[in-house]
Amino acid sequence: MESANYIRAKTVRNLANISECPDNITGKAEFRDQLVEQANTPYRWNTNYSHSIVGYKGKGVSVDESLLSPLQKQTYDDGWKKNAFNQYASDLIPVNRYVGDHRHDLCTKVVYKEYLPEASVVIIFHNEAWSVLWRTVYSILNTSPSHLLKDIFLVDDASTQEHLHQRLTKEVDKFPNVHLLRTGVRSGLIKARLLGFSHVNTTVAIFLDSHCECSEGWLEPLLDKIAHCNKTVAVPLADQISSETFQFSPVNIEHMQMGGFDFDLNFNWRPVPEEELKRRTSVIDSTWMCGGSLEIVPCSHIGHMFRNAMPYSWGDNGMHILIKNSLRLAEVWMDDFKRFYHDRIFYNIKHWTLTEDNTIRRDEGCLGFQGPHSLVVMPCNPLASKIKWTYSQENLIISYRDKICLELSTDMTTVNVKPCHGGSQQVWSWPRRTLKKRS
Ligand SMILES: [Mn+2]
Repeated sequence: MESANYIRAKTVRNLANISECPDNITGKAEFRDQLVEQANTPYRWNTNYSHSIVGYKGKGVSVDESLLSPLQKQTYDDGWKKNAFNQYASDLIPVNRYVGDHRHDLCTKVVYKEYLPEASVVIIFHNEAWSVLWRTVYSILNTSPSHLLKDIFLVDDASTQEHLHQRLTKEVDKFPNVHLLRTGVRSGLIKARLLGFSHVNTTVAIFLDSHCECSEGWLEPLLDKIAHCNKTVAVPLADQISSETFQFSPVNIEHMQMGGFDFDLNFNWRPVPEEELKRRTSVIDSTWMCGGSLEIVPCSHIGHMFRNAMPYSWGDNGMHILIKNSLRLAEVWMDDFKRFYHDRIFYNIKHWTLTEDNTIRRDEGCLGFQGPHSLVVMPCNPLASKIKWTYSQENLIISYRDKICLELSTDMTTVNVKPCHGGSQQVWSWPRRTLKKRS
């Protein structure tokens, strides 16, 4: 097991060391004439931006609660409650507003590859507000050259709100290249993304949240990055859309942030360390590596609405699902370092050690039997040391005696011994030779 981990860690590091990528990809040559013809004004899927001044160029809308009628106030409060953002303000802003061109001057001088690959966009949503969802879709249609964007797949992860049922189906039908998929049962973000991805038949797949707004010129720089190296995951700059006013605030490129995980394995944006800033010689030319080939592309601006609370319901098990996701992240990516995360979330955990002589002990206590199926902690005397434990390939902890396994009770409060069946309650995780058990 350890050697497998070692190989994987080594492979990851080797990939990160690749500075040049030989696998270029190109778009279709038949687009060439179209490109030359429309070099400066490529055809867009939908260029009917709203003429309304509300929200124009990314301006925010402030709602004065004191001026609302009782009925409006009710709508206002409901909007906040349902979404954890100001839906009332969002509904006042046209779904096809123009958010502006937020590219740095240097970006307009960049020459992209002649043939860029074609892309499709996958958007997952669960109970998203109508105006927010459609602003995401319109912003893509209004800013993407039609020869570079094929389809938009909206994937409904079992939304319960009425407007996302038949009304949405009908609306989507009006757009030839917007498609609606439904998971049927609540599947979670990744399964829903995979469902959307399975319908993508373009070279590039783009995953977006359902509360975004793409601004002018967002698509080409992402595709250009990928066209230069198909191992690249290209990430746009995440401009901020206010959850209160829906004001679009572009990231100041001089104060750009980088993505990272904190010790709770939550994703955060943080300032770029000074050393990294020094390393960069120019704003556009630097390649910003965030581990392997995940790159933030500074000429691509997509607004994302950040909010302070999450409105989604996960049922009673909400916190467990989040921890489960982070545990999986740790298991897949962190190799032996995962124990730092385990130590952090299971801070009330008791550490036991599987010793060289195959006893399980903690301080002066050893794990022994009290009857055939119940465990007891006994002083580590020669009698206790006769009870031998071992661990298997399948991460089971087996007693030599009778081949029975340590098993966590379903309410996760006690550990017993049961006949080995390899079920999840019998699977244990341990960094090196330390066993872990919930107290
Ligand atoms: Mn989001």
